[in-house]
Amino acid sequence: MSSPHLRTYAERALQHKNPAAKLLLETIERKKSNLAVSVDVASAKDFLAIIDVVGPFVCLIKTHIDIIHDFTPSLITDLQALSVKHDFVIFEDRKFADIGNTVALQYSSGVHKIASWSHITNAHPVPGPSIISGLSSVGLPLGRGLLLLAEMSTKGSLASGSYTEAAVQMAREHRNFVIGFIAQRRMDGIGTTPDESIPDEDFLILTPGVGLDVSGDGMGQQYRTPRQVVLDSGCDVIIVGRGIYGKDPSLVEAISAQAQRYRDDGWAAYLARIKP
Ligand code: 5BU
Repeated sequence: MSSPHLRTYAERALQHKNPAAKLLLETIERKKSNLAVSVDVASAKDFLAIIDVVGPFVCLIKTHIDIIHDFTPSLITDLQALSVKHDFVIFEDRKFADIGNTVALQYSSGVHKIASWSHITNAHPVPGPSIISGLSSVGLPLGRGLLLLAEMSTKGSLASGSYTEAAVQMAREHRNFVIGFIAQRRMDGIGTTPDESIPDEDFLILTPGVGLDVSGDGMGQQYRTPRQVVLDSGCDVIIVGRGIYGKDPSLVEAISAQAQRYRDDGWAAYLARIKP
């Protein structure tokens, strides 16, 4: 079988057994969008307003729920209603990084109860495989999926080389729950296990650090274009934050136009990639 990035999202959706991975691939295909918007704003009102504007153009909304200063449980009800209205998947970018017992509690409990509403979450591989066991004890029965942080978009990131390889190896050993990676390129063929021994391996690659107008943010973030990310590097989903909503969440028309622009670029890059 050909490398996953040369197949259509629809074909890949049929192969995936994890419900969250399946849902994401089906949503991408249905909406013809591989755009995820990262809604990193501090007020609940702005958060919901941006999501309502970009909702029609995205396959996924990425949250940092702990940024919201006026969080109440009703925000989750509102987020879920928007997810149904606009047909998008939810990904809480929690970046868990502790021992299995602690991450299981952080994932299931506390103020945010992430596992109860977020289809996908992510974790640093730094503690070793026990972080996956801890999170899967909560998320697997709920049909959730996990992404491992194999690489980061920041200048000087330590997640590279043998660390990235070890992340891929950990994922291969937990394929029912680990659906892919946060990374800057495809991870197929990386690590010690030869590709051929896992013929149906298909990890989703979700990629932050995407921008069309600037190359950085002055705080270590590095941006590449949707074309570089999807066509040249073979990634599956582009994650865009400030490139879409800038500094002013009230500029509804500008936000809508930017979301369409990134959606169109991401999709054009995908079509160019799968073209025979
Ligand atoms: P930006 O506004 O497009 O720069 O936002 C990028 C988002 O992606 C932001 O929420 C980060 O926390 C997140 N991110 C990232 O930028 N780079 C990474 O390597 C990882 C996450 Br992992």
